[in-house]
Amino acid sequence: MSKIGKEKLKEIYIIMLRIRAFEERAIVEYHKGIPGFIHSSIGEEAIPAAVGAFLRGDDYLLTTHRGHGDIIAKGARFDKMMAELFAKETGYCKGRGGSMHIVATDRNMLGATAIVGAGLPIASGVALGCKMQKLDRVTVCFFGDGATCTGAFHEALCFASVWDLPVVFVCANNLYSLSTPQKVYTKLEHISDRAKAYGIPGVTVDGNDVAAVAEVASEAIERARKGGGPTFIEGMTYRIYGHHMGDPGTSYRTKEEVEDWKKKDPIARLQSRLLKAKVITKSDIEEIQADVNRELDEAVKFAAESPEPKIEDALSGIYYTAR
Ligand SMILES: Cc1ncc(C[n+]2csc(CCOP(=O)(O)OP(=O)(O)O)c2C)c(N)n1
Ligand SMILES: [Mg+2]
Repeated sequence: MSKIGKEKLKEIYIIMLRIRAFEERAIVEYHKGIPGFIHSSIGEEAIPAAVGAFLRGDDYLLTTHRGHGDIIAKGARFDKMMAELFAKETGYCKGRGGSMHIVATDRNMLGATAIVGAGLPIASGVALGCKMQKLDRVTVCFFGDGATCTGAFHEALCFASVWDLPVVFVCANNLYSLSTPQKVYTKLEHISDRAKAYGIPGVTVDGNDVAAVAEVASEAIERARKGGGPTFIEGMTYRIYGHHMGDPGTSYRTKEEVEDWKKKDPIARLQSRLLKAKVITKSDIEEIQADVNRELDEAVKFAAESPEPKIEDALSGIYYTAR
């Protein structure tokens, strides 16, 4: 059915369902009053799922304020993620980070940052560290289209290129940097052309087509692992909700545009493909969804019942003293 193979596509499908279910639940909890913001990636799940499915546990990952999906695709635990969203002591960052700043070191997920573009030079640095230590680990950095306008983006690509670093830069191009559409901040049609300026292979794919993303991602990851250097992948996608849950997203885009993109939903697309090819049945889907929902119920219960950080510990973990 594609170069990727049925079993891999099914694996990716399950990751997408996990991401969607987590975010839908996080939105429900947000409306009930958990602290902080939620930047939903609903509609963009094919990119992290198709990349994450080809990563090893010891590969590294960096992401952004819209990073729940990327973190889940790297195998992070729902309970510790949810507890972090609830600002609880049992969260990945002991409740100090919240939705936008999750660090899941148990999965070599080195951090989400809300400073646009800031993950990129860290990714090149991590990849340099792996190369110097002769580790065959790949670093993946997820970021948005707007991040490609930052100086940090250009520095990161420059170093990754000249040192042939084992890093894959993955841009989820959802057509907007907050409320600014792509055509306002760049004259390029394909943001992947920016990579060419650094001699890095740049490719633009339909980011809502799992198989298309998986093909380029698997090749890029393998190339990086074998010492072939970095790749830039631009996946064209769309965030169905506003920039964050407090943004209705209606002042800078039309209802028709949103409705058009809903029709290109990556989960529905892959699901009908898998059903048609008899890789999965309707009852398999119900079973997977029931399992995911059970895990989420437990994660929410864990988060709700976990203790809040103590006031006297407020500064712990903030400063590091080198010995
Ligand atoms: C350095 C920096 N500049 C501006 C902001 C404010 N800001 C937060 S998210 C965002 C848009 C980012 O757009 P993009 O990189 O396309 O990611 P998306 O939100 O679309 O996933 C901006 C401008 C910021 N957080 N950091
Ligand atoms: Mg964007």
